[in-house]
Order: sequence, then structure tokens, then C-alpha cells
Amino acid sequence: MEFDAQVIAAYGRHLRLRDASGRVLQGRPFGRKLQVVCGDQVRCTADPTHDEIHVNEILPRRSLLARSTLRGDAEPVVANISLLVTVIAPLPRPDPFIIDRYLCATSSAGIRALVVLNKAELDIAAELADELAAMLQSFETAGYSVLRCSAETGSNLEALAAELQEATSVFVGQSGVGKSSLITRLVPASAIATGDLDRDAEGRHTTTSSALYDLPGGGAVIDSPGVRDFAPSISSLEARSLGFPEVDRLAPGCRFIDCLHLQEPGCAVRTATESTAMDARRYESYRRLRRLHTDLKAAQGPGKRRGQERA
Ligand SMILES: Nc1nc2c(ncn2[C@@H]2O[C@H](COP(=O)(O)OP(=O)(O)O)[C@@H](O)[C@H]2O)c(=O)[nH]1
Ligand SMILES: [Mg+2]
Ligand SMILES: [Zn+2]
Repeated sequence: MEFDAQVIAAYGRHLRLRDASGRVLQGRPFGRKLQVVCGDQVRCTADPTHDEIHVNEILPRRSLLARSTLRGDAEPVVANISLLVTVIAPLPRPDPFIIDRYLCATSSAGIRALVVLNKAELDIAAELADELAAMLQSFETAGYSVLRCSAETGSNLEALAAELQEATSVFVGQSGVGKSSLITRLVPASAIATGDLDRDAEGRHTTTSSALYDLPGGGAVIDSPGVRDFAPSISSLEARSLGFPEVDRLAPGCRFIDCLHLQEPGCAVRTATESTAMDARRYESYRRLRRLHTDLKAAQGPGKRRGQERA
């Protein structure tokens, strides 16, 4: 018998599903091509001879966060989210270029973005504090909201909860920044227990899992494992601005309509780095992503396409 369910945890091909009545079931995708991720709505069948559910179909996604593999193929990360929360902390030291790439991935996917500095209570060296302040300023100049909070002291968590209200969010960021700690603070303990994302069906600890938790005031939040790097899938990037909102705003001032904002004369984006309209670090990030985008497209050349079919 067919029924629909929501994927509330995914660790590789092991899935935790929740049906319409709220029952939690174990399942796996049926068919190797089905790339099911946390947040997906799926159509399933219960196999009467096994106590496992087959996921046969992914229902249309309202949004998708997708990364690019080194070969330039798109790989889904989480589905049906409306907000991406990039969590950073003074330690481990943030890499702003990775944050920029996450932010770019949201632009054309119709996903709102928020940057959260956690562990804001830490007493840090003046040099690092200045570096962080400049980094946060670069995101704000681009137009993103920034929130400083602490899972440790609870400071500013009401503001974070207000941002998450009614949204389906995903928390991304390096391992150790405090994503799980923040979620533990926002979600009632009872909801965490039923999710228990850190262990798979056999009770093993997993590091490659994402899990969804319902928020008390409505909405849900997806905890994700820390990643060292992230590149948005080629198809999820806008060809012109690569998802940099300030590039979108400035590009109409460029002399050439097809300006890539690199060496072209009369480029309004490059010129803006001399004022406050375009942060110089963000511009460097744009140049790097432009190079990566070109490389990934080349990796998708006709010779390499065939290997892709096997997946
Ligand atoms: N000082 C401080 N430590 C924190 C804070 N939030 C989390 N931590 C610590 O940072 C470490 C990593 O936290 P965790 O939530 O597992 O990070 P995740 O890998 O991003 O999920 C743990 O030792 C937490 O206790 C915070 O606001 N302040
Ligand atoms: Mg965690
Ligand atoms: Zn330009």
C-alpha cells in the first residue's frame, strides 16, 4: 500500500521517515538513481515481509540546496527548506569564502539566508575580533542579516528563534561551531530524543547524517554534519552574478552588458571595490567562484559525461 512521508533523517541511504500520522519508520530508496535527502517528501510502500519501507518516488521539491561534486555533477544536500542558517564561531576560525558560497547557493534557489556568529560570549584577541567584525560587515553590506548569539549563555536566542519561526531551516557550517548546541537550545528535549540523529538504526554513531526537528512555535530545523568545503551546483548558480546580490545591483552600471566583472574596462563592480558598495573580500570571493564555475563546467565536458550514467 502506498503512502506519503517526510524524510526526517538521512544517513547515506538509511532514511528515517515520518508518515502523516506522525509514526517514525526506517526506510531506504528503492532504485539506485533516487537521491533522497533530509526534508524530502516521498511516496513509499511498506513491504509486508520486511520491516523496512521502500521509498519509490520523491515528490516535487519546493526548494533544493545542491552541491557540486569535483566532476561538476549536482548532488542534493537538503530539500524543501526556506531558510539557510550559516553558523560560524570565533573558533574554529571561519573561512568566509565557504560562507559566501553557501550564500550564493541560496540566491537562485529561493532560499532566505542568515549568518549566525555563535560563541559570541568568548573573550577573544583584539585582532581576531577585528577580523570577525570585518567579515560580518561584508555579509551585511551584501544585504544579509547577521546575528550574534551564544548557545552557552543563551544570549540572543530569542532573536534566532524569531527568525526560524514558521520556516524550515537548515544549519550549515564547520564542525565545532555549535550547530547542534544551538538546536538543542531551540528544540524541546523530547523532540531531540525521537530524532537522535547521531546514531543510525544499529546504534552506531554517524557523522554523515542530517536530521529534522520540529520547533515548538511552528517550523522545523535541520541539523547537518560539518563540512570542510562547499561548492554550489552549477545549475543552482545564476550565470551572471553567481548569486552575489551586490553584483546584481551593480552590474547595470558596467559598460558591457555581458561583463563578467573580471578585467573588462568600465566594470562598475570592480570600480565599486574602491567604495563601500562592493566589499573587496567579497569581490575576491566572486572571482574565485567565477574560476571554480568555469572549471566545473569544463569538468562536465562530453568526455566525462558517460561515467555519470552509472550512479
Ligand atoms: N563557548 C561556547 N562554546 C560553545 C557554544 N556553543 C557550542 N559550544 C561548544 O562547541 C563545541 C561544538 O559544539 P557542537 O554543537 O557539537 O558543534 P557542531 O559540530 O557545529 O554541531 C562543544 O564543545 C560545545 O559545547 C557557545 O555558544 N559558546
Ligand atoms: Mg553537530
Ligand atoms: Zn562588470
